[in-house]
Amino acid sequence: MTALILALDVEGREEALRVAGLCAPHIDAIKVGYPLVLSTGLPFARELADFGLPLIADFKVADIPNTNILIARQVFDHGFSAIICHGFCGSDSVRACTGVAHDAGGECYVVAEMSHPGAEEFFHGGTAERIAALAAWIGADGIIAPATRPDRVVVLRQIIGEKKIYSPGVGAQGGNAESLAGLVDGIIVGRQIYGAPDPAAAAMQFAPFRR
Ligand code: NUP
Repeated sequence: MTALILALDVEGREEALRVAGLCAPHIDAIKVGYPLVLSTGLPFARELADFGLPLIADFKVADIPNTNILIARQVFDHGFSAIICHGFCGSDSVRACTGVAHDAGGECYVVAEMSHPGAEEFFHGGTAERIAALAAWIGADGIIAPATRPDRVVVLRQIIGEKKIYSPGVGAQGGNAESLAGLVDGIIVGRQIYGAPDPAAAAMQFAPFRR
């Protein structure tokens, strides 16, 4: 099964609750990032948790190990079930996030390659492959890999084996879910769902991939 993860990048409590409420029956997890947390505060995660879905904190944590630990503790203390960190800070920084996640019974995902065009400037040339290998070696739960470049997802899949791949970039960034079928464990979709006139209907369009 491929999970449908809603990127809830709306601003403000009311809009977030509206969209999450409409979409909850049709999605498998909610990903929360800076736009929502900076506009509502981290404790808002407790309200979102009432929808009964896993909450993924997409803070792309990228700091020294000690600071990563402090950030990750905040995340899991507020009811999140997974955290996303960057891999380019090195194994100790990734291990810090992974350790806190696992101590809390949660998961840690490492950004191996980003989905936007500029990502090619630094992630290509072997970096994404090295980060994916690092994530597997550290014992992270999976990687983030670009739906905008399914060919790259194939390459990264070979490196991480059975670990999970969550893939953003479907819809607004030009990626399509069809090209990822059977390749990833979850697709991350934001604007195509929360920006639609009927977010529930937009989420339901991905139903064939969740089977
Ligand atoms: O490489 C990445 N690309 C990406 O779009 C890593 C991410 N975490 N994201 C996030 O996925 C991005 O910050 C946003 O929350 C979501 C994609 O949203 P949308 O392009 O579907 O609106």
